[in-house]
Amino acid sequence: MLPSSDSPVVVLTGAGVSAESGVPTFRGAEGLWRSYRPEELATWRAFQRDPALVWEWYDWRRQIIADCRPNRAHETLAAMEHQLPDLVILTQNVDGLHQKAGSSRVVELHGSIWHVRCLDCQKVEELLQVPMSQIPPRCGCGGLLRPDVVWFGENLPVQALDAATSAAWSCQLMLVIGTAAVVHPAATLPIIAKQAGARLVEMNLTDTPITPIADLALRGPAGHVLPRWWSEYLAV
Ligand code: BJW
Ligand code: ZN
Repeated sequence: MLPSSDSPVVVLTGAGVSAESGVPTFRGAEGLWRSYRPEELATWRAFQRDPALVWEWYDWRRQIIADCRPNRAHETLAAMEHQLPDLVILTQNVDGLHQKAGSSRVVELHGSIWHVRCLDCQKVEELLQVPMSQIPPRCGCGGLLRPDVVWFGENLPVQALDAATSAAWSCQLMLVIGTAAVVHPAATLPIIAKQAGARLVEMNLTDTPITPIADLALRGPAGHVLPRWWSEYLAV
């Protein structure tokens, strides 16, 4: 569901929020990009060159994610909705774990690994089967299916980006959790929020390009830092 554009508290999440669930992050020592070159797998050009190779990678990641459960960070964000009914989550993650935890207003900026899009009829469908029975998978119309995710050089879904940009402009507080904040336009959202007068709270293991403009930078795993921050927030 897409949110109204005046949510006072907005949360931007990245791969780090799912790390404690066992979903591999992209960058960093254990990140996916250490073992795979993004330009060989996460681009339209790579898919055109070798759709089966790209699908093998996504099928492998889908199998990992299918076994992952939401962690305390996802659960805390879902619970926060009871006190903050307008809370909106802008996620760069494609794993669906926020929704699995019970969050209802989630904007998926980079699509979903559980959705596929037909290159011929353009239909978007859910495909939950793991491992997939056919690689590369085909649509009922015979067309080649692609993962409905956003690769480098591709535009973000217009509605999602519009909703995220409006939320960033109008929020009073933005939590930035578990993102390296290097991939744009998602990484621009905290900058917009700050320029519009919002307070920024960053939760991450390390500093990021957002740290210098954050009002508060909390260091540690999101599954620990976020519940602690939330109980202190409720206490004041
Ligand atoms: C923890 C933790 C724990 C770990 N607790 N924390 C402006 C400037 C420069 C470049 C550009 C720009 N505007 C656009 C671009 C180009 C490009 C881009 O940004 N490039 C930069 C990398 C240089 N952007 C695009 O191409 C975007 N499209 C676009 O802009 O379209 C317009 C356009 C068209 C044509 C030409 C130019 C522009 C699309 C970006 C799509 C990104 N896609 C991916 C793959 C999605 C599908 C898939 O999953 O396979 O999205 S790439 C990958 O990075 C994925 C992620 O969502 C995204 C962000 O990663 P994230 O979430 O930050 O994860 P990590 O792993 O990097 O970081 C994890 C963080 O967590 C770390 O900080 C850890 O410390 C922390 N952490 N454990 C708390 N337990
Ligand atoms: Zn089709």
